[in-house]
Amino acid sequence: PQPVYLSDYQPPAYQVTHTELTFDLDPAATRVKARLLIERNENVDAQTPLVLNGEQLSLVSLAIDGTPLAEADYQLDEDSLRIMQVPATFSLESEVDIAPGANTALEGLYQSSGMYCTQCEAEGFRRITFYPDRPDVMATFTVTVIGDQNNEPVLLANGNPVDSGTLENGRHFVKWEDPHPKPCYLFALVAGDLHKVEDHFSTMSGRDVTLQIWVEKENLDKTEHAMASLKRSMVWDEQTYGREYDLDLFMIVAVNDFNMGAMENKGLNIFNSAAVLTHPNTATDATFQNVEGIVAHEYFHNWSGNRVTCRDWFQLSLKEGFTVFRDQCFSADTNSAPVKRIQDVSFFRTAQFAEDAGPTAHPVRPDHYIEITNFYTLTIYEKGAEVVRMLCNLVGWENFRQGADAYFERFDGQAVTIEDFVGCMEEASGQTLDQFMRWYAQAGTPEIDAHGEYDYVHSEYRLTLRQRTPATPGQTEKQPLHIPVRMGLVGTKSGQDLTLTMAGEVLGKDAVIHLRDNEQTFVFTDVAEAPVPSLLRDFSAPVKLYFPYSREELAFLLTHDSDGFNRWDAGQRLAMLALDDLIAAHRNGVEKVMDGRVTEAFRTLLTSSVSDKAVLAEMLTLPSEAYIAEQQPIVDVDAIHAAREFVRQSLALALRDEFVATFEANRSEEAYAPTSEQIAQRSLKNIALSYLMSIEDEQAIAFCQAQFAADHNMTDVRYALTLLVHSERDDVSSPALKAFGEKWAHDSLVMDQWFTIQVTRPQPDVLERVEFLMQHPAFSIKNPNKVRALVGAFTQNRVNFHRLDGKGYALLADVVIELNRLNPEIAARLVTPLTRWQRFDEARQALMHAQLERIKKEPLSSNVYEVVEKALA
Ligand code: B3K
Ligand code: ZN
Repeated sequence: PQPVYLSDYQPPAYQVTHTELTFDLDPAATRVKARLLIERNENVDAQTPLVLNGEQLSLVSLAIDGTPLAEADYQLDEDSLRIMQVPATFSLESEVDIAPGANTALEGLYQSSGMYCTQCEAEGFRRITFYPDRPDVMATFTVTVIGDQNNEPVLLANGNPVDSGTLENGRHFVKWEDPHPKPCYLFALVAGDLHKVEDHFSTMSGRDVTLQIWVEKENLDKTEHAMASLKRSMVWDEQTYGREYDLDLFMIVAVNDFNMGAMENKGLNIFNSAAVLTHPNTATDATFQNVEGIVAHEYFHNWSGNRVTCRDWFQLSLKEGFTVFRDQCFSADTNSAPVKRIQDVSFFRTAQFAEDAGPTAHPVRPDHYIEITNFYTLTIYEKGAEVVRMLCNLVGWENFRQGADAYFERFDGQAVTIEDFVGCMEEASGQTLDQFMRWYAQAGTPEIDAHGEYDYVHSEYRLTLRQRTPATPGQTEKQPLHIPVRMGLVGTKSGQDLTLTMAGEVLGKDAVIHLRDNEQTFVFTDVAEAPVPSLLRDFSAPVKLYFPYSREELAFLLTHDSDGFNRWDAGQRLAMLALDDLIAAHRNGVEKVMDGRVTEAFRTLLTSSVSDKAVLAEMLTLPSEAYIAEQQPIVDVDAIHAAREFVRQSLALALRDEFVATFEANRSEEAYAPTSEQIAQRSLKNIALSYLMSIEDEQAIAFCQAQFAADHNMTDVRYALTLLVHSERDDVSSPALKAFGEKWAHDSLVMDQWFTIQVTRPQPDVLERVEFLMQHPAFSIKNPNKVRALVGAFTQNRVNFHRLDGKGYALLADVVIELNRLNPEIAARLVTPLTRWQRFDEARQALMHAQLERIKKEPLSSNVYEVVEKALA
């Protein structure tokens, strides 16, 4: 497979102005008739052939303006159709057959639980019909769907229904019209035995929009939260960005087999059922919040993505980074803002930093790719969102909003670039953002080394910041970035933020300093007392910041920093220092000793009644094994696990009474609601329970069993069950697991949780369990949710996946090889843990490398090929 380069971009030679499609549905042979109105673009030579993409299509007929083409008039190969001579304006009529029933890749038109659905982004439309499958070709669409009245009573596509009727042989049809020109990646079709819940929304200009959520009949009681989230999103986008919905109908459909979370098809969003269905008895708080965020994300795409779309796929972060930023702000406004930020950053620093440090590191705007599907990454999405957040902070919200207005107005109905977006921000703010643009071009996580000195004599604080970005594959030289560092100086005597004065200018108690050079020293004057700096407040830039804090200073910031995010971060840093010592002790075979300062800090947290329970729960959460691993030069899987368990148990032993009190004080009989208050209370209660269970005493087990038996809501049940199953106590673990499995055997999404709970336990029998569960009737390798819940979750079980006999790696490689044939997109994602082989000890490196080599010997999809090739380079 050959890479595509951003620098090779050429505008399309031909535009499609209108697309008419007719689908005659059949699992083995769906006939797709297309009539495309095509125009040659200005300044394009009349001899230029028309080249259309097409894959896995069997061509039935081809005509231009009603005249059939002879075989000599065109060239057909594996992935394209070339017509040598075409008029300046014409209609192209084609008929092809496709086989949705045999489509296991879940791209293009496929069947999921017997129903038909589509996934076209990024390049799936070429598996439906011959078409210029690129986002800068935008057309209006008219789509007729023909199906069986019994099997497919519901026939949906984008836009508004304009006609319907019955046909011969028990068939019927519905015709849809989408008046908004769109690229074909936003095309969607759904057909099946679906049932809807309906609601209405009145837009800010007073238009009535019908809202529908379509699901399988048994899921009708699981749509309430998604509907409420949708309405909140619609209000939020009107109030925050002035963006109104633009059709009379907005539909969401839940499908069981889906590669990603959801897809923003115009007027017809298609969701993975796991990303839309909720019920207090079947979904956890985390799922409720995730659903809210994804519903919002897809809805927000209607403007940031659909009305204004990407010129080419290199610009993917233009819509994804911006839309993630928008959904993050929405969730922060709807729930607890500090907790949202803590959770997002915590995930980001674990997973995106790892991506940036590995062989698949790439810039927010890549300059080449082999398979675009591999670029739906944490870098494009989450780092892209961090870059937009920095932009917003740099220009200020007022200017940002003005820039966004200009962007939506000027480029409405167009396919544009990241420069177009940033250009609007420059215009609105009057700032030059040239250096800032490097954030889009440079891969890797910038590191800042900071140190500070307090000069008592002159009452000055001198802060020196030095930046460097490590080399990444294909990018050895890095330029200095423009890094906004939000900060404060916290007085060690007063415990208060001191006023920041620089070069005679009073900046306030909290300010942003701009690091632009490789090294800069910032001198703060009139600093009346010795301060501890609080740097990178609210994670003001996606960087690693090193400052030689003492443990006393961290304990001080933990209680005194006015920035909630940095208070949490100080606790994480303090825990990390203790963990580092314990990891070293474990390695050297010396006795582990708990750092009393961490214990005391936790005691303070538990007893001083931090007012925000959700923040407190986050502060009591230790850095994950994956995050700790990111901080180590060479990952020692066992030492990390042992050190973290030691800290958990030491804290539980020392603070047992406090944890019991916290647990008991936060139990509640109130009816479940996914409100911030309730979620905060549950997370605090459950984190306390998890500490108590780390010592597995009778009382803790009794608490867990009671919580499990009370069966009050899935959050509590799942938490209790996980703790029981992850304990050493087989006598309590097995019965609970069995009871849960039997109770929920009928519910696929709950069974996914049942898989995950078992394969994430620390006991050494997990690999065998994974093998066993892969034969379970509730498992199917063709369903991405099942693969993620069982195999994906297993790879996150670090002590077991990284077993020294290499069997964990071999199991993963086996699954990747099988999925490479069935579903390349999922296979290429699943292989990720193996690609990080260079981070481990020599023995594991060799084992992981060997499995990558084994995969490479297979006839590979371009997806898996690209990832494995990079990993072995
Ligand atoms: N835009 C989709 C991504 C689907 C791509 C799958 N290959 C989901 C989203 O970001 O909203
Ligand atoms: Zn998106």
